[in-house]
Amino acid sequence: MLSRRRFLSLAGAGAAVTAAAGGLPRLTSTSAAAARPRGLERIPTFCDLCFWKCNAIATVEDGALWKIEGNPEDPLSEGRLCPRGTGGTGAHTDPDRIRAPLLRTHDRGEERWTEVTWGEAFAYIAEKLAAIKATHGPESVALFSHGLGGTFLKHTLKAYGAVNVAAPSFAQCRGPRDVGFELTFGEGVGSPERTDIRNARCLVLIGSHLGENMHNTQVQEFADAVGSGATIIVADPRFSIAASKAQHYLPIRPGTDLALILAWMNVLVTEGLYDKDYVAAHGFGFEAFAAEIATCTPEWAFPETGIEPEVIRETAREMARHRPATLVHPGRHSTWYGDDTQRSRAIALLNALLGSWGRKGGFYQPASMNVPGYPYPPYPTSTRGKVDNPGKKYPFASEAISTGIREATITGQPYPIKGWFVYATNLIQALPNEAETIKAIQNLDLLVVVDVIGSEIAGWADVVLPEATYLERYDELNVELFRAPFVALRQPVVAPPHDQKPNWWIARELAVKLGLERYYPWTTIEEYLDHRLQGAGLSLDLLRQKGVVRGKAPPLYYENGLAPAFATPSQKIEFYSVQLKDAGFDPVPRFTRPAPGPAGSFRLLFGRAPVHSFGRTQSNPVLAQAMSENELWLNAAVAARLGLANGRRVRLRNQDGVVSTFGIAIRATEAIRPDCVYMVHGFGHTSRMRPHARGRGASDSQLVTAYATDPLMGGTGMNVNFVTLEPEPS
Ligand SMILES: Nc1nc2c(c(=O)[nH]1)N[C@H]1C(S)=C(S)[C@@H](COP(=O)(O)OP(=O)(O)OC[C@H]3O[C@@H](n4cnc5c(=O)[nH]c(N)nc54)[C@H](O)[C@@H]3O)O[C@H]1N2
Ligand SMILES: Nc1nc2c(c(=O)[nH]1)N[C@H]1C(S)=C(S)[C@@H](COP(=O)(O)OP(=O)(O)OC[C@H]3O[C@@H](n4cnc5c(=O)[nH]c(N)nc54)[C@H](O)[C@@H]3O)O[C@H]1N2
Ligand code: SF4
Ligand SMILES: [Mo]
Repeated sequence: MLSRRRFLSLAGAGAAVTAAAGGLPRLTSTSAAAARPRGLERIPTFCDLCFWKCNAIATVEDGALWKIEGNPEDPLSEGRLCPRGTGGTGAHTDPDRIRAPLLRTHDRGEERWTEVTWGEAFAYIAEKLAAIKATHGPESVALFSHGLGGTFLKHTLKAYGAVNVAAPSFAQCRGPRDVGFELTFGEGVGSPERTDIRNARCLVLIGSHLGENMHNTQVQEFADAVGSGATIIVADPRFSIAASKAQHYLPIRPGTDLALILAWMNVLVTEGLYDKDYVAAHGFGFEAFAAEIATCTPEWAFPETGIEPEVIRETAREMARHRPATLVHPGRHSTWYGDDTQRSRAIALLNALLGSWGRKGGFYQPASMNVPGYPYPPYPTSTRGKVDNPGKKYPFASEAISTGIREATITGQPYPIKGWFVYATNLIQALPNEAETIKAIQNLDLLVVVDVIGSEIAGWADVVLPEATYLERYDELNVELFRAPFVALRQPVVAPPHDQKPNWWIARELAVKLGLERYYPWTTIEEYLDHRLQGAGLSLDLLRQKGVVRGKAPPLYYENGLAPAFATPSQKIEFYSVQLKDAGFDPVPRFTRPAPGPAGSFRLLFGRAPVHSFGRTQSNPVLAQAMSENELWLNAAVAARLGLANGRRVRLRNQDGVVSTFGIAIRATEAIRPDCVYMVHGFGHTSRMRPHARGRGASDSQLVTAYATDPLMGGTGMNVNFVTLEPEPS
């Protein structure tokens, strides 16, 4: 059986990181050393290198951070961190950290600053906020915030009267998937996803590149499934790490997955292989659905997808053989082509045919612990509504649309947006079409960015507020929906090296400056945390010792006594969706062929590397050592035809004439189709505030100027850009 450790090392640089972290010189933090008693300490906390939030234990020797490991009590990591979590020590010592509050001295985007005190920064912000409120109303200040750390800033701004709050995790990430599943089962799959990968006997991955996408629990469970002989089926235009574990690898033409899924469902229905009892008990509109997909045969799908009819039949039969323990993974980053909610709905329906929702080896029912919130006064109310989705243009959007707020900031409709607070999201890289983001910024009276390092968005700010990293602060509690309910504490392990402050302090001080102190009945974060924990029969002292406390898990599956319930209009699984039909959309998903690119161009695809998180880790000294720049995957035969050898540097020019600022090295490989190229997202930083990451590889974000908006929920499909390659002089 493949051990988990070996699996992680299969991800390439993972092994190097583990070794590097163990053998690194001790990381020192002078103020931390002074503050803490001498000797060896093991302090539990939880990771923030990504949103999985694994529970960890940091070892500190004589006040200096030494290493970070998994907390064995943690249901998410089972005591093993991913390479990024292990390399989290480098977040503390990142040389590109912002050291003090910065106030802009020249034009926006010039990245020229004067260091100010926190008091001066708050005074500047408070004055601007008062002016915006007086002229435009408090709704004209928006907050972009990604992750748990934004909790308190959200509270302060809502107390001020802000209503427009969004994260890129909806319209640039998992939104279409969540909406597709909500339309079908009445519920989304959540984060961490409720996927029972560990018990799956057949796992189907449609682009979900587990092993490069390092969401810890999923990768470990994937290794378990592989080790126990589950059938793995992977559809991806690129031979991913996951594909290398598969019995069936389908090198699908990009953008045609919906055709493949419809054909799989056609085989299950026409051959009578689907779970008839399950569909009869829980399904709504099956007959109409079956009629709709009757023409979607494998022969019909073949010219669209490039996947042979016999391969489609064989893989569909394999899925049926293992049902209900066949899990068709819902994906996560699902904003691909603009038809994404319908593709996600098709994935949901395929799972429904296999009877996997609510069943072992499919989708379990997660639970969370009951930890009551803090009793705050009510927020002011507004009658103006939100700006991101005027007139419910995107009728099925279930969260705020970040790009909708950007749009309103450009047009001033339905009302002007004049202030942006940006917490832990690099909007220049995260939102498609950088030029539109910059255009919106030009309309602002105030842009405040809270970040730990000099991100591209910080470069456009009026005020930059430097946050203490996750290793240097308390944070909101993590009370997650998961297979094992738990509550977890983040607590400081070392002190911040300069004048950085934690989010709760920033948010509270700002509230005080705005005259909103009544919204902060607590004065210290310890008081806040203990109050919440006492409400759950726990205490801060206990959590400080243990880091994580687990609750009792209720039944996970129907077969264990979980009662099936579907919060859809029909109270059933909606094979046919009347609400979609009533809103003018296809009640059963239909395939449309993706538009081709200009002749001679390649579709630009992008994804993750096991040792980096988005654009936030490129200057982390531990992780940069494992991977210092990205490469451009190019089909080997095409590379030979173009005379581009491995390692040759090229600039990328997209369909709109945008050329990447920096070059990227060619990786000529059989492991990708000839019609596309692939690169890891997050490299090619342009900000001068990121000297240790600037110019390392190229940025996919720069080239994502086109995007296809999902008409159901406003997601921005970003796999619709095409590039040609311009060799740099060698
Ligand atoms: N072109 C392109 N666009 C994409 C994607 C892609 O692959 N390609 N992926 C999409 C997806 S799936 C997602 S989820 C989004 C992610 O988009 P973002 O959430 O914007 O992700 P990051 O680029 O990591 O930006 C996070 C920012 O938070 C900062 N940060 C890190 N830790 C802290 C902290 O403790 N406190 C504070 N205050 N700041 C911190 C980092 O320095 C960084 O500037 O992007 C989406 N956009
Ligand atoms: N190491 C690491 N892990 C991460 C993150 C990170 O930054 N670093 N970010 C996390 C986040 S927020 C997210 S959302 C996830 C994102 O990770 P996932 O949800 O797994 O995937 P995507 O980024 O959408 O997809 C990238 C994969 O899809 C393939 N692909 C591209 N186009 C198509 C297509 O048309 N059809 C098919 N079938 N495949 C296609 C690409 O070749 C690539 O293998 O990763 C998470 N995990
Ligand atoms: S998956 Fe990795 S980076 Fe994400 S929280 Fe867990 S250990 Fe940290
Ligand atoms: Mo994401």
